[in-house]
Order: sequence, then structure tokens, then C-alpha cells
Amino acid sequence: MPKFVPFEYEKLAHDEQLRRAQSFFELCKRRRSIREFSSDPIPPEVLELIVQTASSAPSGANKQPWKFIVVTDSKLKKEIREAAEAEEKKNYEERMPQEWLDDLEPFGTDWRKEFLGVAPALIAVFAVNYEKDFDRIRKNYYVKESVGIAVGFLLAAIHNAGLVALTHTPSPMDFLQRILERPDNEKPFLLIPVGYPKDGTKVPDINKKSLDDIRIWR
Ligand code: IYR
Repeated sequence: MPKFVPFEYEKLAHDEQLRRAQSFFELCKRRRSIREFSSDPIPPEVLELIVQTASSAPSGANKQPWKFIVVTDSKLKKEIREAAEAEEKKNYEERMPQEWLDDLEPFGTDWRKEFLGVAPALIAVFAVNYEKDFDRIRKNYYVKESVGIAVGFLLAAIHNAGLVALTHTPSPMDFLQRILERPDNEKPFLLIPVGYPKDGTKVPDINKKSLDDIRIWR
């Protein structure tokens, strides 16, 4: 028999519901991906709460198939930066087709990833594909979906705490497995530098799609 406990819930009045929905939207729409960081440190207890928030996300069979490696050590950050730049140099100079390079033009990105050395924390998110329970292998379910949702929570928590981040996807990411000494059942998912924006940093002049472009009522 599954064990169930009472669900604590208080229904909001309509005006309060609307006010909260509006203010969360106002908060979220101010979030931007940032590529230039200051090196100001983040209080560790803030980072811990952000990671705990991410881990409150729903996941397939509640397996919570994620690991968050919070890197603040300068030597490790430098090692990660150098490995990421080596891969990205090959991407930008040899592996990416012209269409992709053209699509990235508005963002002004290139193979240089200075932010990986400067940001006070890098959160390397790993997807845990299965768990080893002594000799037994225990499956996780909907791993990519689950970790994607958790990263959404993570980004919202970072933004809510007045910090900025970049959802970075160095590719391929095998170097993170080696440098961060993660076991075979964990695979790198995203690398997220977190911190404060460098004074005077600018962001690309881009917009989100309008509601009419993305929502269909039926
Ligand atoms: N991972 C590369 C390229 C890149 C790809 C996409 I799609 C972006 O939105 C941004 C960058 C890099 O980090 O430069």
C-alpha cells in the first residue's frame, strides 16, 4: 500500500492569484543570459539554497536523477576553461556549419570562454542515468526531461537571488567528467557560470516571441 499524507494547500483569491502571476512574470522576463562576470564571491549559503531549489523539481518516479557540482576553486575553473576553449576553438573554426555561425552572430560569441575563469561559481549539472546499488543497477526514468526541469528551477532561483548566469553548453563535454572525476553513470548536461554581471556589461538586443506566436487556445 502506498503511503499518502495530507497536501497542504491554500486556494488564492482571484486578485491575489493575478497579482502573483503578474509579478512572477515581471521577475522572469527581466532575466538575461550574461557572458561577462565580476569575480565577486557568492555567499555559499545562497548557492546551497539555489541548488536545493533545483532539487525540489519533479522527476520521473521521483528519482531526482541529477548532481550539481559547484566549482569555486580557481585551479579547477582554469582547467575547465582551458578544456572548454580547446573544444570550442575546433567548433568555431572547423565543426560548426555556416548556418549555425550565422545564427550565433547576434550573440557575439566565439571560442573564448573567459567567464569560466572569472565567474565566482560554475555549477556543472550532471544527469544521473542509473544508480548503482551495490551490484544492482537501478534505472532512472525520463532523465533528460527531469534534469531539464530542475535546471529551469535552478535558473529561476539564481535570478530570484539577484544573481546572473549563462546556460552554457560546451561541446563535447566529456572533459567535465574527467576534470570533476564523476563516475560513469553520470553524464554532463550543462555548465552554468553564476555570479554578478561585470560593471557596464551589455546584452544582445533580442526579444522573446509574443504570446500570440506561442499560445493557441482551443
Ligand atoms: N556552445 C558554443 C556555441 C553556442 C551555441 C548556441 I545554440 C548558443 O545559443 C550559444 C553558443 C558556445 O558556447 O560558444
